Amino acid sequence: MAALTLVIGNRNYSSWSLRAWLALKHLGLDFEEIVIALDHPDTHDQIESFSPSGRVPLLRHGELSVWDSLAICEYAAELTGSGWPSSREARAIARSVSAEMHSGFATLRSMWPMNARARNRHTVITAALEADIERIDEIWNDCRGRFGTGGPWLFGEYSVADAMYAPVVLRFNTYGARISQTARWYMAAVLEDAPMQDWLQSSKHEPWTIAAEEVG
Ligand SMILES: N[C@@H](CCC(=O)N[C@@H](CS)C(=O)NCC(=O)O)C(=O)O
Repeated sequence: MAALTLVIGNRNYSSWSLRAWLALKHLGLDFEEIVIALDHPDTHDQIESFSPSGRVPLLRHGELSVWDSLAICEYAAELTGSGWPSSREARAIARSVSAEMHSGFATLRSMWPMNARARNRHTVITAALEADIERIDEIWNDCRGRFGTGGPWLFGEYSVADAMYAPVVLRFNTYGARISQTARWYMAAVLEDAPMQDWLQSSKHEPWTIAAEEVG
């Protein structure tokens, strides 16, 4: 197989990069990585030298470029034949909740930017933010309750849906979301996960700080 290279942003702040990176790790793909520091004068030029969308993550596979986190997860799932639940019903729900994450929760994403190494941050909790938190709690409870018996993940075994929600777990951990017991157990599984621990350790050693993302 041609070599895979994943182009990502800062580990501490780039939530979309984390999703693609976790999916590749969990699906057992070997890949090189290129890290581009976000929020620098040459960030845009650097990203554009790889990515037609001007955004990371981007996956290079030989001559092929795949951009956008969810497209990369789908591509990794095609390469490996894994990454989505095997039952059609569970797979449909996994795709639904992944798409809901990918296209939604704008308030959560803007009010609580991912800041992997930060703890004990506190912000105003608006009604819109509370609604996003409650909906995510509902999704995690629903997936765990209906499909989670085979393991600690949303659909039992690890799936793309877990990669899509991983940055939300980091946000809840940083800003202290009030969530249900089931959601807290799910968060613990995500935080203890070995690839996530690897990402968190590396994010601590990054030299960059983005002031606009340091909230709370
Ligand atoms: N929908 C895209 C969003 C990607 C995105 O917004 N990435 C951010 C970093 S997390 C980015 O590249 N920003 C460009 C910049 O900071 O210059 C995806 O799912 O991959």
